[in-house]
Amino acid sequence: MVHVNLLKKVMYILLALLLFLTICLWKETRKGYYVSLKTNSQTDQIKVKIWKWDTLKLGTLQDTNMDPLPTTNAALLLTKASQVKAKQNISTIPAENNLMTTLKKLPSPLKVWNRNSSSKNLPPRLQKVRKTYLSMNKYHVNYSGPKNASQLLPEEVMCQLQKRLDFRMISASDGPFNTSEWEAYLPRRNISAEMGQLSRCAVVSSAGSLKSSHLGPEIDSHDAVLRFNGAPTRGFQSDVGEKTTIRLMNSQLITVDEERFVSDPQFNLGTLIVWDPAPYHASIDEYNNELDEGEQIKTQFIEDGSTVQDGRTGCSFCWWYRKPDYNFFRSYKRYRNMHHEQPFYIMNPHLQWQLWDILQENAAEDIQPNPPSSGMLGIVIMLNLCDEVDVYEFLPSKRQTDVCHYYQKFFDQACTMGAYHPLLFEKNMVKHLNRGSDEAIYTHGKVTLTGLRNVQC
Ligand code: NCC
Repeated sequence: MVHVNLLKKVMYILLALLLFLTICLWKETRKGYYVSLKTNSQTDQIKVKIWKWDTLKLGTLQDTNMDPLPTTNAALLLTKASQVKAKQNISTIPAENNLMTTLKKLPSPLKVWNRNSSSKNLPPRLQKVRKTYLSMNKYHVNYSGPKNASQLLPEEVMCQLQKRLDFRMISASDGPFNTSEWEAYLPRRNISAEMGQLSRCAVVSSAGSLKSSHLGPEIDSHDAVLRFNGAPTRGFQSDVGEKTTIRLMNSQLITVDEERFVSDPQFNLGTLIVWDPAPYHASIDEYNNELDEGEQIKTQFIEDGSTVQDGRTGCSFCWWYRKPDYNFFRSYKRYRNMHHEQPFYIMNPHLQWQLWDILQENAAEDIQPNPPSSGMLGIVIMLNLCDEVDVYEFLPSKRQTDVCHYYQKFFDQACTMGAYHPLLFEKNMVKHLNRGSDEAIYTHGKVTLTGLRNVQC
C-alpha cells in the first residue's frame, strides 16, 4: 500500500516536471536569438532575429525592423484595374481564411521574412556552402555591374525586370536548333501566344510549409497556376490545389529521373518548360574559343550591361548546347515523341543570368554565382504572362518548417534558405516587391506582385 502511494507521488512529480519543461521549451521557441545588424542607411545597430525574420506586434504592424507596409510604392505600381482585381481577390478568400478574421486570432509576435536578410545569419553549414560556391564559380561569372548601388525602390526593380529580361523560349530559328529535326520538336507558337493574356496567376512553391495550409481552393481560384519539378497535386489537393497550367522543371529532373518523367502522368498536364544552368553570359567569349568557325557568337553589350546575341549571323545557343549542365535533349525529344500535342518549351538560357544580374545588383553582398532557383524563374515567367501574381510559400508563413517539400519527409534548411541557389537574396527581392500585406505572408505564405505589363517605367 505504502509502495503504491509512493509510486503515485513520484508519478505526479514527474508529470508536473514534464509540464514545466514543456512550458519552458515552448517559451524558448518563441524567444529567438538576437544578433546585431548594420544597415546601409544608418550606423545604429538594430536587433534582428537569427533567421532574419521580422517581428511585428499585433495591432501596430510597424515594428522598427519592419519594411513599411507597402501602400505608397505599391499604389504607384497598380493600375486602377488591378487595384479593383486586388480587392476582388480578398473577397474570394473563404470566410474562415479572411484576412481580418485571421488577424483577430493571430498570436503575437508575427514573424515574416525580412527583406534585408543577410548570409551572416545563416547556420554555419550554409554559410560555408555559400563560400564554397563563391570560390568555385562553376559558371565563370564575371559580373562587373553595380552592387547595391542605391537601394532601389520596388517600382525601379520592377522596371529592371521588365526591361532586362528576355522571356523568349528557344525556337527553331535559334542556332543550333535551326535544323529540320529540331523544328519538328520545338513548339511552333511562342509561349505568350500559347498562354494568352492571363489575369490572376498563382505560383506554388514546393515548400514543406504548404502542408496543412488548406490553400488548395484559393490557389485553384486563379486563372493559371505554375508548379515546379515533380511537385504532385494528387493526394495534396486541399493544400496545393489541382490546377496545373504550367510546370517549370530543371534539366536534372528530366535527365536523371528520365524514366519517371516520361512515364508519370502528372507531367502530361498543362504547358511544360525545362531550363538548364548555362555558363554566365558575359563569359561567352571563353566558350567561343572552343567552337568551330561559323559557330562563333557575336555578342553586343547594351548600356545596362545585359548581352544581346546576334542570331542572324551566329549560332545563338551553341555555347550552351555543347555544354549543358544536364544533357536533357534526349529525354526532351523522347517525351515530345510521346506527347507531341502538349506544349513543351526550352527556356532561353540568357534569362537565368539576366535575372541573376538583377539579383546581384540589388543585393548587399555577393550572391552565390549559380543560377536562380526554379522558384524565382517561375515567378518572373508568370510576371511576364499575368496581370497579377500570387506566390505561395516562397516566403514562409507561420507554418515554416525544415521539411523540404510538402510531398516528402526530408528535412533540410537549405531548401528554404538556399545552398546552391541564391535563394536568400531571391526572397529578399520578392519581399521588397510584395504589394500584399505582412499578415498575408504570415497566414497564407502569400506574396502579391504586379504583372510586368502593368508596371509603368
Ligand atoms: O526543391 P525544388 O527546387 O524542386 O523546389 C521548387 C522551388 O520551390 C521553392 N522552395 C522549395 C522548398 C522550400 N522549402 N522552399 C522554397 O522556397 C524554391 O524556389 C524552389 O526553386 C529547383 O530550384 O529546381 C529545385 O530543384 C530541386 C530538385 O532538383 C528537384 O526537386 C527535382 O528533384 C533541387 N534539389 C536537389 O537538387 C536535391 C533544389 O535544390 C532546387
